[in-house]
Amino acid sequence: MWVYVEDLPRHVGEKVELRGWLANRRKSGKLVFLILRDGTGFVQGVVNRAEVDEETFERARRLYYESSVRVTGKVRADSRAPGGVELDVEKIEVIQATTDYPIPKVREENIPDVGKLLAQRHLWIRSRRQWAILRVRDEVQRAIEDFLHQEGFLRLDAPILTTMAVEGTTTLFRTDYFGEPAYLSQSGQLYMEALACSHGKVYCFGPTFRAEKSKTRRHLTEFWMMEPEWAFATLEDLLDLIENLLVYVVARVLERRRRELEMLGRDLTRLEAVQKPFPRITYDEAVEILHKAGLAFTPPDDFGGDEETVISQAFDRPVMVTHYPAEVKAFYMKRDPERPDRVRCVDVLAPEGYGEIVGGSEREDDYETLVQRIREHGLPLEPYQWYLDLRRYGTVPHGGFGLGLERTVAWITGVRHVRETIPFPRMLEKIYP
Ligand code: NSS
Repeated sequence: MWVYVEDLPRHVGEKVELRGWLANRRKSGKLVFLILRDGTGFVQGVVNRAEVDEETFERARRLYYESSVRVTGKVRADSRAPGGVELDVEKIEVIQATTDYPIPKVREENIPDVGKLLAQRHLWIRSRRQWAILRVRDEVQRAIEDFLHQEGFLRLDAPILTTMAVEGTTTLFRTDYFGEPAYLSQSGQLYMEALACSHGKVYCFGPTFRAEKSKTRRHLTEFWMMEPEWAFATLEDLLDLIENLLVYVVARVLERRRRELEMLGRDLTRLEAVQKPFPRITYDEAVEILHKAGLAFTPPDDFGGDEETVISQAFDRPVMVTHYPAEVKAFYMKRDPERPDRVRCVDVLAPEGYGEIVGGSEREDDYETLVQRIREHGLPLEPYQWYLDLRRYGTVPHGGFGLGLERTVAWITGVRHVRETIPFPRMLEKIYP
């Protein structure tokens, strides 16, 4: 009977067939230990010379890692084994025997040239560490969807091919649309604003694109963003939603992907600290933190990676920074009536130096003001006509935010660079495989 590794504990004492790959192998006299993986987990198969025929033992001795196999054996409970079970191997059927493998069998943390690993990404994803990270990614994505549906949001996705900039013109990827210029979407937000006037609470979750020239551990050129938009929501409503969302997501990962976090060596106490309430500070208060830390920072600049690192390290949980100077933020953000040089926005900085994972705001909902903002930002009015219609016909106060999936997964897994948190990363000058 074909059984998956994750289900083995329910089959102790039974004879089962595993289908998978040889992740590793050790030999010790009359025993060969085969570490098998099948996508759901890893298990050790023990081949005992005294228990199998000569041919099976020789096959096990010679089997090279990443060979594909069907292995039959009896499940034995073993409290020392990671999953609580081992397999006493009886039969090995080789689907394909490999004889070499492009990634050396050493701890990948010890491979100094990450460029080499990235060029082998299609194989690298089979490693334990990458397997664990991507399983957390799946859980984060699912937890987000479950939470938002519980909160009454509908998932309605935005187009990828668009004609306008959302987050500035400098990072647009241009393409040709039947002879007309078009761009890959930087954000689904503007379409979500339209949908919020139809469904009230909506979100999209898809790939977004930025021609980022920056080579940092936080930047991809293609990344996934989850963007809720909420009619009649204020900045305070958004802050509460973000807080509840992040607490829920972290708790779900701790519950369902604890083993993967442990495999990654993640300090779980840091994640357990992610509880309500999150600190809420203004841009000005964040600047004070920077100055106290001795950084030379002059407002009204935007925070870069270094500043975000210092601010986020001042707290043990995500910190929500609001009221940035209008000049460093996007055209659609609503000014604060009490301080018109500030916008009613929020950046959420993850702790432990991970920096910004969420950016959001109330949206300018007045027609004339929005036209003026588009002009001030040097953007052409033409492509925004449909967007301006939302302010012509039944405009309402509203707001939303975007959560970057890869940065969120990097923080939760404790992985330094976002390139490991997406199956096939796209970065400056990197598009293979
Ligand atoms: O540019 S953002 O701050 N905001 C928006 O795009 C809004 N239009 C979202 C909205 O309100 N609906 O990006 C949001 C998040 C940001 O906090 C990061 O977590 C992530 O998207 N992000 C990125 N992740 C990886 N690589 C790059 N280049 C990147 N840019 C933003």
